[in-house]
Amino acid sequence: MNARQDLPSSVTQPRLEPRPLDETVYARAQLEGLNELQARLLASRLPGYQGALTPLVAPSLRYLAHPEKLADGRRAAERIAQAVTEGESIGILTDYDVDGITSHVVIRRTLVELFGVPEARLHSLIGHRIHDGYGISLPLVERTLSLSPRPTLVITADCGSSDEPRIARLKEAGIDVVVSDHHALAVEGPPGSAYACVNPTRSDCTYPDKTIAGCMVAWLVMSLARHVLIEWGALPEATPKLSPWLSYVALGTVADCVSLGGSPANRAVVSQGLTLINRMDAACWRAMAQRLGQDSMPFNAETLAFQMGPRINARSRLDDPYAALHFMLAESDAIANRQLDVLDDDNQSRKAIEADMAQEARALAAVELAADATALVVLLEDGHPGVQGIVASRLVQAYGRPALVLTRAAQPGMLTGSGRSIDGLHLRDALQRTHELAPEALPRFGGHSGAAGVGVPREQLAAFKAAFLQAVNEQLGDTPLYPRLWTDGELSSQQLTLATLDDIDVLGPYGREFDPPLFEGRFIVEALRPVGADGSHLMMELSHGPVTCKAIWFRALTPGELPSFDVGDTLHCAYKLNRNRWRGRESLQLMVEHARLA
Ligand SMILES: [Mn+2]
Repeated sequence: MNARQDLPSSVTQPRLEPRPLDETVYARAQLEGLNELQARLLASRLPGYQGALTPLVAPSLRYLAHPEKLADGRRAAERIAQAVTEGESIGILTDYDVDGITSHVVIRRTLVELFGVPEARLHSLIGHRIHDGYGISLPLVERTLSLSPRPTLVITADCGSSDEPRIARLKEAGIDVVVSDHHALAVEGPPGSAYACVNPTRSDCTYPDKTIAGCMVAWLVMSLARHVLIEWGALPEATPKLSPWLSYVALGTVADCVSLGGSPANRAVVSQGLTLINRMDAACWRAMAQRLGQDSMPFNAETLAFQMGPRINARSRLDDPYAALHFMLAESDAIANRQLDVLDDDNQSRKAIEADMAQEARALAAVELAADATALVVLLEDGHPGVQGIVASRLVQAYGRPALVLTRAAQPGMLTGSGRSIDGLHLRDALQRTHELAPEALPRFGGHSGAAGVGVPREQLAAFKAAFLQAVNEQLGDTPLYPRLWTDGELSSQQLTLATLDDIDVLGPYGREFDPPLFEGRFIVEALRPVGADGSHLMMELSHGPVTCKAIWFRALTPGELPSFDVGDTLHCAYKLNRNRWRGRESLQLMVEHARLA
């Protein structure tokens, strides 16, 4: 109900709209024994899905395709195996985000614990977000060349696909580079100087699942390397598999926002990974569970997305990313707790910076919205480059339009930015088109359909904006743009039970492109009380026919604001079902996401 600036409510108030349903999937799901609600949830999350439903509904590792299907997979694995048997020094080069860090852990633990490579022969190379930038950056190349002993092999994960010039420099210096990545390739194709480039998005790659995360590509390549070493007789047949590391892959997959929809691979690794995480074998999971409290158990995909992910990312956003790596690799609870303190502190600072930047961004966006711009491009002069992406997501959420948030880059005269998109707009394609329209205004960009990064010369900002808006308009046509909440329709009063929540949970994990169910309905307010330190949350009792439920609405009010409704009023709510645990008893709670007077 928060009034934002002076924009009309049609621009700022989300519309509740039921998700469109795929009738074929709906019918098939019921034929396969799912109940009406479950069939509805599937049919609205898998539009046009033609594959078998079982691998999605009952995710299992047996549906994973063999890593040999990855183009260059065999070549990459054999080069890694050779480096292991010949005692080479190896560099592990990854990005600083959760996907990069979890990839790093997978590669490192496999080399050390399964392949017996001494730590002294490994170099961890993680770029600094602000000083070094993404991928195989020039500073990272220089650091690699100055190492002693200098590695003869560099394995990348989650990056490298568009770093040909830097890969060529390493190659000239006698260093082979095995790229493992999942980011879209440059139009010229895989980097020619790489010894191997494993990337499921390669046009010649037959791996069936193109949407796996960087950590999963790394896991598959390292699994194949194990296989090769056994084939060569360099490792015993009984060498353990990499399955325990799927815990890290689950975290990287969820945090990287890859699709959990029609991807049997992603659903299988997240589901299996969560089972492993909930055994709490590694100190990092135990420390996190302790910090979040008893109610956080067992961890689900949302715990990874909203608790683990942001803490690991926060460190790299603001400072150097090695604390996150040390946290993930911590061998004792004491070390894990100490590293988690560091991550938590950074996460608190990140939240504060983010709140300031989001406020400024909304004010700037209001100007563009008043002019009905189809995409929001805002420059935050004093903004922190590490938080651009989060702020861009907030704008997308608030206004239902693609958004790019720019700040000053380290390089004088340059701006750097992150963008987030809406359902109907492929952001990287739009940037590719922008580049064609105004090459000088966009010398550097990369990303996926939903998220991307840009480098823009400051003096070209106006030209960039014009070209980007044209590119977005070309793609969107006259699609109406407004903030929207997709809902799964209504539940009857009889369905407001924990049993319904069980039916929903069976279909998990939920995440990107497989959203947690959100329902809508009319409720009468029976009781109402602001809670929280600044009184911005609302604790309510809501009735629906004969049923009364407890409900909580987080951030319902801006601090100091009074609710615009009272006991006895009818609200139209968008809500999730939640399991509330108190003194060992479970009860149903509604988590209200949005409400207005009916
Ligand atoms: Mn990634």
